Amino acid sequence: MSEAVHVGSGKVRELYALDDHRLLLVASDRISVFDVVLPTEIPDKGRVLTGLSAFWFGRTRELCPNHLLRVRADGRSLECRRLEMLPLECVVRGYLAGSGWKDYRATGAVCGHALPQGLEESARLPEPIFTPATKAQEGHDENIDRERAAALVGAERFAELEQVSLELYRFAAAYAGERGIILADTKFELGVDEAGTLVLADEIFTPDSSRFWPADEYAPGGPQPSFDKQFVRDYCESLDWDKTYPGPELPADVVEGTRARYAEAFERLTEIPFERYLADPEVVL
Ligand code: PZK
Repeated sequence: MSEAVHVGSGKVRELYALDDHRLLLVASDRISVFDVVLPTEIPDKGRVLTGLSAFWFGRTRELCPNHLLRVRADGRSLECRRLEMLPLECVVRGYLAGSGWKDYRATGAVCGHALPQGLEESARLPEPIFTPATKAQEGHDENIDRERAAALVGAERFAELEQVSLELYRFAAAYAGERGIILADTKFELGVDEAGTLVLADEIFTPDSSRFWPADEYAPGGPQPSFDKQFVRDYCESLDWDKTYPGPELPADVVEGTRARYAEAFERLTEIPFERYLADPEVVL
């Protein structure tokens, strides 16, 4: 008999070691808003994220090998190859949002990429840019320029990370765009296997690792509505909550509306009914 050993926690995920070579990534139904995990869960959120991530791993294998071994029947757990993780968050931005917008407004640049003057919040960038960040143990990752990033992983590995990250983003952004979802930006974590090959890890192109915007509501010049979390944000903004722990309980209509948005994102992107995924998670591969 083998036992899964808990080896890490994210805000809404857990990581277990299955043996020396395999990990189990388990996505919970917890949701965070304004960086606070709420006491109310969104049923099946973890299954949507796991299914989407597995779907994208299946479709990007030719662009970059990945850590996925199999999807478990529960639909929320991925068995993965255990890698030596690189100490860099690989972020690609196609639009100016979040810390990218903040840095641009302050300096006219993001991670050393000089950008045209006069861009507004949420503007589409002339070209997607690679904007690496350091992994913070607590709090927010810190954006760094390419020199600092190259110093962390080596110049050759840095060049490889930038190229594969941009390629993956371009592929998924085009795919999502055809289905009415703007992939504003995304974050990857990569590792290296025993052979020294770069391997895509963690989760990819989920609403937790990327900004998904509904294309039909895109209106640059301010922040964009979130495809998945907007009902939760709007509800939380209607309270006099100070956005510190503990967060509020969500009412049933906000839970149901949010659950429907997650399922809609899954179905628009994969073109697979979410019920089919629940019955047989391997349909996404
Ligand atoms: C790994 N994390 C992030 C922390 C989570 C996720 N394939 C891999 N090999 C070795 N390590 C990792 C991975 C992956 N993916 C990922 N930390 C280590 C993390 C906590 C909970 F769900």
